Amino acid sequence: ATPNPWWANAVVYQIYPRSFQDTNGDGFGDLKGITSRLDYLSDLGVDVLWLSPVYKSPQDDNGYDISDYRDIDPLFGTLADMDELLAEAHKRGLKIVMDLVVNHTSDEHAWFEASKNPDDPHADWYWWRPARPGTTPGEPGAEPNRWGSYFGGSAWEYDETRGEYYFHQFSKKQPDLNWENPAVRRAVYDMMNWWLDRGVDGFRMDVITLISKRTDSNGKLPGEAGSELEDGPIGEEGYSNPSPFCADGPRQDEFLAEMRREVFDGRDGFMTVGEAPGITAQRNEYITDPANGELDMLFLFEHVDFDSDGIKWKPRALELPKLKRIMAGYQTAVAKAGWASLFTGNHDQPRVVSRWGDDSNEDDRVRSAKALGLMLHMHRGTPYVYQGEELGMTDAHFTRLDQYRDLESLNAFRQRVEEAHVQTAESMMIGLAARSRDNARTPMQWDASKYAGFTAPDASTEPWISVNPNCAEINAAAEFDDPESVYAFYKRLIALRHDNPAVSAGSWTLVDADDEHVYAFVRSLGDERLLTVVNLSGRTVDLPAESAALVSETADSACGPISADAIVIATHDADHAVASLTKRELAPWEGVVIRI
Ligand code: TEU
Ligand code: CA
Repeated sequence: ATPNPWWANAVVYQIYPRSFQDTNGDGFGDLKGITSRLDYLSDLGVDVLWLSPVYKSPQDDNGYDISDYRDIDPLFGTLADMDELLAEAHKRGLKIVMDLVVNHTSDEHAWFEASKNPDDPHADWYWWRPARPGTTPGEPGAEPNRWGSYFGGSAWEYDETRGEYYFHQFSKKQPDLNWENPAVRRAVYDMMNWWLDRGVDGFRMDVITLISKRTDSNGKLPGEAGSELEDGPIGEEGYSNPSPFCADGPRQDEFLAEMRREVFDGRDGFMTVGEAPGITAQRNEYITDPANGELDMLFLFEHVDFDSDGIKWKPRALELPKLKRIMAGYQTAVAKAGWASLFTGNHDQPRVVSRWGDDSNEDDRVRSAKALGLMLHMHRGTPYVYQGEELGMTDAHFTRLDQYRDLESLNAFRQRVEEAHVQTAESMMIGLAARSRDNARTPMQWDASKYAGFTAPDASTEPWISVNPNCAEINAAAEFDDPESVYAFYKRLIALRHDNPAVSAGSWTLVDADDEHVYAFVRSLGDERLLTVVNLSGRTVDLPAESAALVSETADSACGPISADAIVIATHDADHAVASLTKRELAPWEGVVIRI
């Protein structure tokens, strides 16, 4: 087999620039702030930094609405600041991956402004459609079909200038680009080459599996007058779902292969990861199989969608066997070809220690954060650490609607509680507290000062979103030199991946699949076999049967003692791990990797 590419043994750290480090006292993180923290990131041991968007943007969706792909928004700094960050990162052996948002632009992009004129060359760069026949343009019910936006309301917005509707899966300030148009694709590829030539090391591609839309033989979308395609059913909020016609569309592979040829062929040392709503584990294998020349890896979503009752605002407690089955599906699909990304957190997800761990007290928070980190990082694939995850940062635990900033959360509250009346305010506040994207967007907690060191204590303005008061206990300064901290543990996990090929390249086999508290699996490469057992519960549990049998293999009998030198890494200390495994049990939130 060809040796694994460099990113198969790498760890990526996601930075949400707006919340990472403010250096000019305006309450927003900025590029100079990232540059000022490169030594911290280098010390943690990560290899790649993925920056959420810092391009020019009206900030309607916090930068995922881009109005100029080739300039930096003044909120974050300048192109010179970006060049400085690239140079300083590369000096430390860190690579920089930018966020590529090309399923849609901002409605303030020059391309969209031009597109409003039907005679302009950009007229066909977006999805424009006339009002339904027999309706009054601009009036409710005149939309081309009943699709709803992920951020509330109709997915169609009427533009008076052009006298037609434009399609937007996300906010009305994020019109979808028309990838059917080769001029659009050309412009995207030129921009990507411009950034790579500037020294960027790759891209995380925002909802890249939504760019190819399903139309009928005449290019009509479902529900349009005369379309051969039927729109889906109307949901409880009064809209139909665009996803069946926009996820993993008919030209998905063609566009990704063309992008690879036009942008990446001939280059090396780069990395691409596609955000892939609507993609199954099997399709992941095809898209990430190097033989198909598309993307290096994808973010799949089944494992962060299953713990709810049909919608993220109705959260459910973790059912571990379900999570294990989903992760096993991911891992087995790419056992022979293709690759997996590994993540439990990002800027769209609640913080994993609050979601699947226990943040109700310090001991359980620290232990469950380590257990969840061990579980994820011992899988086969490229791990992603979301800013603050390495500190065990928690959800915001907001109690008032005015504490939220995210348009997805605020629009969902209005639409579900005040318009469609499908959830009570109380139930929605519980849903927001558990699943709002703002949970991951509170400022990075650097120290115990007033604004957690995110911005100066005497800053002229408050941070754009509240700092979590638990920054008093949870912050980088308190953890940096503490060998028992979550930070220290993540540092060891990252070092283990770099040092032990079985961790990055070894096969992965689930054991004790049905156990409800213990997540156990075997990694093996050559004669190295590692058993990972993690108690993802707050109670002491017996090792399940298969794990106990494997542990006994390392001992000289079914109940023989375990030797300390078989312990590779453990969330508690090695002696505690030896004592637990000798008793064939695990303490609450105890995780151990043992050589078997
Ligand atoms: O996210 C797309 C996406 O899948 C999420 O928005 C998800 O649908 C949502 O959080 C509901 O669970 C990408 C970016 O990561 C997100 O921040 C942007 O808001 C979105 O695309 C539009 O660019
Ligand atoms: Ca700033």
